[in-house]
Amino acid sequence: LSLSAALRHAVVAGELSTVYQPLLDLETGRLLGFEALARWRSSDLGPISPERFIPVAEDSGLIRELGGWVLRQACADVAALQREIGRNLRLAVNVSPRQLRGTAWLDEVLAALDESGLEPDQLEVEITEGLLIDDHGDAVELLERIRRHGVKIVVDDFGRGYSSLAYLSRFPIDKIKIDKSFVQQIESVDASAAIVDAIIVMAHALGLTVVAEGVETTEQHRYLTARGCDEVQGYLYSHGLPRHEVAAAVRRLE
Ligand code: G
Ligand code: G
Ligand code: MN
Ligand code: NA
Repeated sequence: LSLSAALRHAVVAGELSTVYQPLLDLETGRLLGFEALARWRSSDLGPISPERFIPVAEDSGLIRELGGWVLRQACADVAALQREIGRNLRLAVNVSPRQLRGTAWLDEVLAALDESGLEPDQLEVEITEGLLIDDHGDAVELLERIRRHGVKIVVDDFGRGYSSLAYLSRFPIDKIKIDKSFVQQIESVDASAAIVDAIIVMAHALGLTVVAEGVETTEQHRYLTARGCDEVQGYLYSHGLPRHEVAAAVRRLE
């Protein structure tokens, strides 16, 4: 059984799920919301990591269905959670370039917001730098359109791939997420700490919010606080949590 055949089955058979990783305000420690992350437990193959199945989904085109499912599920879950805890939360979802071909995605996002009752400015769409650089004119236009509705655009894994910074001022972006490889080397590699500093200064100079992902130690937390990073995510605060564990985590982080 090929992985793509198993994945096609997974979407219809309900083998996919989502986990939610908390996103915190660094200065106040307050919970801002969650990033939704896809998970797959195959009936035939057991649990398969997203590092394996997301590329398969992207290559096969299944990412459109998978991404649409994650989006609707996550909007519904966060809307229900908000009612439970009595305040609004943000939701971040990851989007692959392939999902941004054509205009179906835009309508799906607006429908998911509408059905769940989440406001557009509560939704953050995480894309990678490559999308902005490799001739994806149509995708960029789609991002511009969704942004005009109030949805926020986040550049994920910032610094990992491309070193061209020119696009930051040209494209419709609200926030950048510093790649965890730099964050995790803050204590051990001087150059990584310097890169983190530079990204924070540059983001702020451009009027962008900056978030650090992959924060695992209190030293990294302290460093990022001293440098004025805005938001954090990482195992130091919480792993991605299944829906039924999220409310307890909200109370713990509050
Ligand atoms: O926790 P983590 O192992 O979930 O994620 C591994 C990779 O898979 C990351 O690059 C993450 O952005 C990606 N990923 C997780 N969920 C989704 C999803 O719903 N859609 C897309 N496009 N990527 C996802
Ligand atoms: O590419 P993206 O940033 O969407 O992927 C997030 C990935 O980072 C997921 O695989 C998620 O599980 C993982 N992750 C989140 N927090 C940490 C952390 O503190 N340490 C490590 N090593 N991985 C993390
Ligand atoms: Mn992400
Ligand atoms: Na990332």
